[in-house]
Amino acid sequence: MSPYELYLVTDDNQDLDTLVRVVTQAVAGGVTMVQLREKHHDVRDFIRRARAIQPILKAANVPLIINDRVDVALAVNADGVHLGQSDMPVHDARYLLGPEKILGLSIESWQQLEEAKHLPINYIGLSAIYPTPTKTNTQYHWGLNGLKEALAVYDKPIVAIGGIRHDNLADIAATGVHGIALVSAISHADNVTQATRSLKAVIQSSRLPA
Ligand code: TZP
Ligand code: MG
Repeated sequence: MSPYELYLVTDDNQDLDTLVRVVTQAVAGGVTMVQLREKHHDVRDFIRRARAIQPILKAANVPLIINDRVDVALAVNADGVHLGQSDMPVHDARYLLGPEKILGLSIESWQQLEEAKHLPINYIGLSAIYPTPTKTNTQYHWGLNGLKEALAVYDKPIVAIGGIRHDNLADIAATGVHGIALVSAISHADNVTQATRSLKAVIQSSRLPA
């Protein structure tokens, strides 16, 4: 099983109590990795929120990945960082983080995918598979065929993100993609644990040989 299999990316609009509840319930439902994604909070809140969810993740052996900020990841000794194309350059992040931390990079074009082949990263996030109201400024939509082509040309793990929901999940999982990252399908579910379990079941059954 890939450690990226069911990858929760947190919703930055949720307050601290909601964040802790969602992470707790998502872990109970079987997420395999969690990225703390903060776009609205200052660095002090970012660190506070990371420390609030860290014990839950540690207890379950689920890696904590910090979005954008290498300094926050180092401050809390997170398991890794996920960078966008306009964040700190990957080589600098790798230098600061050392060889062991997980480093991921969002890829939004074929040219970026080509460049990523030579970067010291552990995985890429293929962004975005489909348009999504969660992030409205996505540059490119890979679709199912783009995802398949990317899998054919890129050697390291790929995490699919953007617009993936219960009803289109099976097709994505059937490509054999290493990981599936979700915000709203988990964070906005009425019953987060149940939703997570059921998403995981779809992923695992779609992977069975035909
Ligand atoms: N990066 C590309 S799309 C996206 C991010 C953070 C948001 C995905 O959210 P959802 O709700 O799973 O479509
Ligand atoms: Mg970013």
